[in-house]
Amino acid sequence: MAFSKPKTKKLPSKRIPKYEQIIANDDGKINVLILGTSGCGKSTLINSILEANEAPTGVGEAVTQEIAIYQNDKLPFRMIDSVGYEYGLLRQARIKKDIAKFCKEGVKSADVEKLIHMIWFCIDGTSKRINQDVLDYIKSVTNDWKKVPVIVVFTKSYSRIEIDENIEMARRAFAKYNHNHRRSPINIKGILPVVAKEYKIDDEMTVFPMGLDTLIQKTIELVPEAKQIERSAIREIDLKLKNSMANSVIAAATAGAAAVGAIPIPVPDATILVPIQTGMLKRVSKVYGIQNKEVSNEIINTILSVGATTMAGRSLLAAFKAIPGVQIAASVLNAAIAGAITLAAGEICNVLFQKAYDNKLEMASVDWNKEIGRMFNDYLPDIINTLKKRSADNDGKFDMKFIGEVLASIAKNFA
Ligand SMILES: Nc1nc2c(ncn2[C@@H]2O[C@H](COP(=O)(O)OP(=O)(O)OP(=O)(O)O)[C@@H](O)[C@H]2O)c(=O)[nH]1
Ligand SMILES: [Mg+2]
Repeated sequence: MAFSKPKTKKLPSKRIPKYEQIIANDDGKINVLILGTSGCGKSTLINSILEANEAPTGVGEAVTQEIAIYQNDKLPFRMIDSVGYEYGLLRQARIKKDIAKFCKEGVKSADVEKLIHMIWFCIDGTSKRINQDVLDYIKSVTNDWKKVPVIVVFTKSYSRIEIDENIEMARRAFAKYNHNHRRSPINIKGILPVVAKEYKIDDEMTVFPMGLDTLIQKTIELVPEAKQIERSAIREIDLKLKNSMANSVIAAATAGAAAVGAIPIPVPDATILVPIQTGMLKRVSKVYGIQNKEVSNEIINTILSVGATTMAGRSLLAAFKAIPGVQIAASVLNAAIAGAITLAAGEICNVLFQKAYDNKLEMASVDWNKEIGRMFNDYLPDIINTLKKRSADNDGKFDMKFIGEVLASIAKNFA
């Protein structure tokens, strides 16, 4: 593919990404998310640590019904009480979704109280069970918060004899889990037994609270590590959120371009797509806070006016015609080309803008013609191959609905 000579302009370079702003908002405290099955004693533990009766506790039905944050002036950490994990797939799915949403929200709204720095994973010390399913729960809710330090807390550790058995059981369960999930193991930092409030066995025997100071001390010890992990986690979540926002903009524009392409016009008339693509690229640049008109105009002009899309259209046309055994109507072909080009143009900008946002790329030094040429060459073959492969899986059927679905799925899955 040939492109016209690049124009260079002085562009503003350094920007402060949102994740840096969130990190700068740091108030010194870390947040501990408390997970565990219903009734294992999460809220009771919080009250004992706070030395106050703030979190509702009880027997019978699940007590805590929504995520709540607890803190006081003395503690260098906040505690986030969660809804107990229970049997029932639907309920479990809702609980997981709510916590995952809470974690993302912290980054979205730059709320330092909603970031997750550490987990206390509570297990009822009298239950003698650790289900591997429950361990998946830790991973699933902190998917975005990789390497978060986890302290396993055996609540209701009333029996001295059972404490050692429980610790051994937890060691084995987590070792097995981590062996089976070597690529993303749970970052276990300790297994601690506690009794949160006194427990009367009978008139003569009472088990007194224990283990709370050790838990507090261990948590404070882990603050520096938790803070370090926080940086990369916040950055990752921020970029992921931005990427998914950009991809929905691109998916919508791709569908719009495919619809326009389906109208019989000479193939491929790039100019008819310009309004859709310009709108898309402006919206993508906005996602990354690149609001400077000159920046986005230069990129958009380069992509749209150097003939890259027309060139790409021609090569796509040839590629589609060469798909063996596939009979494609002209309107469908146009739609596929219009959609594929728009998708490629959107993703090129998504990648470049994201790098610029992350300060991994100096906007001013980018040779847009070269980058865009390279990326069109890299992206379009992938898009064509996916369309080819999927059409083979689809018995060679190649219609508008099919194209729309394939392009939308490519757009959504761009990482
Ligand atoms: N005596 C005594 N009772 C405890 C202890 N830990 C938990 N319990 C009791 O166990 C029951 C459940 O405790 P909660 O703190 O409500 O449990 P939870 O994990 O918050 O439960 P959900 O909110 O339903 O998820 C309550 O009746 C508590 O009093 C403890 O250390 N000592
Ligand atoms: Mg509770």
